[in-house]
Amino acid sequence: QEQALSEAIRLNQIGFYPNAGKIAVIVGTAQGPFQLMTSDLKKVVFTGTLGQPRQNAISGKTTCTADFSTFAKTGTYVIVVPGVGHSYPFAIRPDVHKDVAIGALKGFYYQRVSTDLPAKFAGKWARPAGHPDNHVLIHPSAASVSRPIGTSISSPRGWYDAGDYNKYIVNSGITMGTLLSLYEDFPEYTKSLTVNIPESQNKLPDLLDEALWNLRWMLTMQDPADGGVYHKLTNARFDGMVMPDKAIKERYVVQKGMTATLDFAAVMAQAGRILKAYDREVPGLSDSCVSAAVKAWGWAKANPTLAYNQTDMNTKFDPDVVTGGYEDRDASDEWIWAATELYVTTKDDTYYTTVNLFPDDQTPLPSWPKVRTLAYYTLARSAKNLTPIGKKDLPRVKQHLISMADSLIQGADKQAFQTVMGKSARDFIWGSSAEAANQGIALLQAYRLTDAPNRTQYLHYALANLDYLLGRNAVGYSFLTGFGSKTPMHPHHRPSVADGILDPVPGLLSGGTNANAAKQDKCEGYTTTLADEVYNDKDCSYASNEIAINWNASMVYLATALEALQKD
Ligand code: 9MR
Repeated sequence: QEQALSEAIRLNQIGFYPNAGKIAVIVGTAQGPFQLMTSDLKKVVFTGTLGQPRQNAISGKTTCTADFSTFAKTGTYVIVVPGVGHSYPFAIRPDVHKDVAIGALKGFYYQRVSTDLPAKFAGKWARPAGHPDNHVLIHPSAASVSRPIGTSISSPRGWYDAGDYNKYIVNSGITMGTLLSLYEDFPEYTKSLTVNIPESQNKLPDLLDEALWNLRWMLTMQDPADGGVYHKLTNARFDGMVMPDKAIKERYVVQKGMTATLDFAAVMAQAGRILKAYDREVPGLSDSCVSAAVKAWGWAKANPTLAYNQTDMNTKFDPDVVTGGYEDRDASDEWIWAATELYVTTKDDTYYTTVNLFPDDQTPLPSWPKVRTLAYYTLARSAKNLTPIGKKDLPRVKQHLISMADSLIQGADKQAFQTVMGKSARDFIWGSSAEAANQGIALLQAYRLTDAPNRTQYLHYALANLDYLLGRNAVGYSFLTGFGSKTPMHPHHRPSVADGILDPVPGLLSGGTNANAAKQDKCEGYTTTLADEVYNDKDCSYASNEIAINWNASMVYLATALEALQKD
């Protein structure tokens, strides 16, 4: 019988590892048998029975699963459900997510500021340099004795934050922390990845080369006179939908802030210890990073109340700056993260003891305003290199990571798509794709604790969240541009809109489903209010379809770590 493509069959559109879980979720009331067929639809290679219908707790819709985990033969296949149709094609093979891992890392290359992207590396997305950022004005809010109003600084490089062209230290914080942690957690595997960037031939791993593009920018954001770090480098207002080289409005650095300075300290401390091993390739950079971190810490101690408040800033200074706020009044978690990274790098107990690292039993899922748990990840991974004071707390750190992982997996088997992502409607926030990826990372951090009782489950559900991101979800999109059969075609991403090329820049993670998106961006075309289905593949939908470096970093971590763990 003829089968047509059906979007009701949701699965990872890239594929599956031979020896791991493999499921598709069918939206609707189908029952009975299903088949796994070769992608030419000529041969049935496996037959199974659809699982019991279950109800999606968020939308109320009926779904069932097709489980073909036991089938392990390498190839390219489709799932066929009689009366429903066939799925998109997918592969079963080792290394199946390697291209995704490399592609998402390459996404950062496309976000580079102040440099041409030649066709050799950027293919059809080649473009001239934008934003030299060598004449950036000191916004009146940032003026100091050494840098008075009317002066400028040079602050080139970095990555564009997202679909806009500004550069924000707070969001660079978690982005860099996530990428550098990937390197520290899986050094051998990440060294083996070649991304085809201009630095691919040098002795540094491509992951670090890419991170250095942003690290060098971050270093310029510190005022050498006092150690404080500017919150962001930005236009006064967002650019239109033009290419980077056509966006030539004046740029400013705005006032120094507590969260920016502490995030900066954490990143510089972590980078400093990693780069020690590359002193020959990047002479002195490791030391510069550590001194920058120490200086930033000093500023934070001297100015503990300076939270960035954009509205407040705009009442006092001109011009008004109305670009991304990244405001966060609670810096207690940034203190914990900075203290921990400085402690682990310098082995100076004072950092550890100045801050209460365990204010309560919570282990918040990391996101740009919540970085406490990054400190626990770092303590766990550095277990062997801690001074006695840190060693003493290790059981406590492990307890945090395990209880977070246990609560994540709890009930995931009852969720309609059998993922941790989407157990609660609260997961569907602005940038929900990063929630999914960060849940996956949290599970992998706990998986790395070899004595954790449920660790095989952690790995299973981390992979399931990658399945979510690549298509097993309530909207049926693979959220990474260019990877999968149904992917975002119109992300809110200025170069993708303005370049006149049909395909968006690849390797960028769409923010994804966001229950409140319609209210937030007022883009037309939202078709539902069901929390897990509010997604709009239009470039005006910045609340559901923008891309951002912090989201991409989590995607890079999850895909790369799962690939690395396949080698075990
Ligand atoms: O990722 C940010 C999200 O958590 C906030 O809810 C949202 C609204 O404040 O802003 C997001 O960050 C945006 C930033 O402010 C500017 N560049 C684009 C970012 C992604 O949308």
